[in-house]
Amino acid sequence: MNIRKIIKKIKIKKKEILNDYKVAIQSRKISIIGRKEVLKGKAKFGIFGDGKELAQIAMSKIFQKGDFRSGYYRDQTFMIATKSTKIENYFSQLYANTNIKLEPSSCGRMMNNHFATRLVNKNGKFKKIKEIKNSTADISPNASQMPRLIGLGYASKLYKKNKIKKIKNLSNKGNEISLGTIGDAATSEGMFFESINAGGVLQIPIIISIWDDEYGISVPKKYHKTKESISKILYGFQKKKNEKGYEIFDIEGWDYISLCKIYKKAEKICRKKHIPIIIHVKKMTQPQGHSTSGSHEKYKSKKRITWEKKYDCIRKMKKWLIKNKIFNNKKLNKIEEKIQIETNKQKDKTWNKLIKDIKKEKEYTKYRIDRIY
Ligand SMILES: Cc1ncc(C[n+]2csc(CCOP(=O)(O)OP(=O)(O)O)c2C)c(N)n1
Repeated sequence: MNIRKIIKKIKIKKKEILNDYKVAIQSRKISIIGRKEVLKGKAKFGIFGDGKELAQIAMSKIFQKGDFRSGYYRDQTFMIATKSTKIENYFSQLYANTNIKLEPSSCGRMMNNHFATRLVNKNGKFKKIKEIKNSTADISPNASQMPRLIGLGYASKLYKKNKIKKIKNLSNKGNEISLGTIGDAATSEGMFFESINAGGVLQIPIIISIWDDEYGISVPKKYHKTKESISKILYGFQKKKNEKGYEIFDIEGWDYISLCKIYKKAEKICRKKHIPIIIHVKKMTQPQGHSTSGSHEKYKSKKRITWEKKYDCIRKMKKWLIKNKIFNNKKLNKIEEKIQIETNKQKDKTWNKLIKDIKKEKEYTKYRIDRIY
């Protein structure tokens, strides 16, 4: 089918495609700038979402008010795309700013890219959860987000089944879904397998996305995954005609249009029928390596690094846009330049504000000490 027909069929407008490209570029820029900030000594540690941008943009399109995310530290693109975090929040967390307004995820207490949205107001009372796009608080142990995802999905199921009327603000009558994300290596953890089994038994509205970049830090799949493919080994959980189970999809992380199609399809099945979904997003990349604590050049072959450059999802999207005459090279380069300048400005503004506040606090502390002694 002609590409324009496909775009029309899945109801994505040109404007939306351009916005998606901008979000992808924006997210990539903060990953690159973020790593530099850490290596300059302005932040203690950095872990970023580069290489995972397009799948998260596709996933963001199905996220509705009342839905939940239970994910991990690679999800910055999703958080930006759903307007759950701003660039100033992102840098404030990187710099460990303790100001709750600037760093609402954890007030500077968690590692960077550990996201959360606030479920309670200033008085400790629940907000109208069903009117917010929610994200539970990310924590660092690999796969620990999975049992929580099961809890979220099961809660929606109970709301739907029991028609709970007394508690009004926490659920959209059980019609919300929960989106789980996990790295491929973390799917080798016990908590992942127990959760997958529970989700299949309970038949709950969850969509689990597995971001697969072939490595768990420096460890390639052949050392931790049977058959080197999580979707292959999970096919026993595939739903059959008269059997409960999961719908399982696998897809390449650079294939923008197919990703959009699959996420829309997954949402339809999951939200309406309460069938759990697994989406194995393969062939992802990690352009800057696992974190600021290492250099991937030390453990990836030259061949792999060359492959990663060629299959970089943003590069592939740009090529696709040009090839199909959706946007031209000049326009896309201009967008990139503009975002680069804006992001640097935002980063400097966030840093300068932090330093100004620290200086103020220092002066005030000195003043108090001087008065005592
Ligand atoms: C339970 C647990 N074991 C080990 C670690 C250390 N660790 C942090 S990230 C990571 C690799 C994760 O790889 P993957 O799940 O593929 O996600 P990616 O970082 O590649 O997105 C490991 C082993 C941890 N955080 N938690």
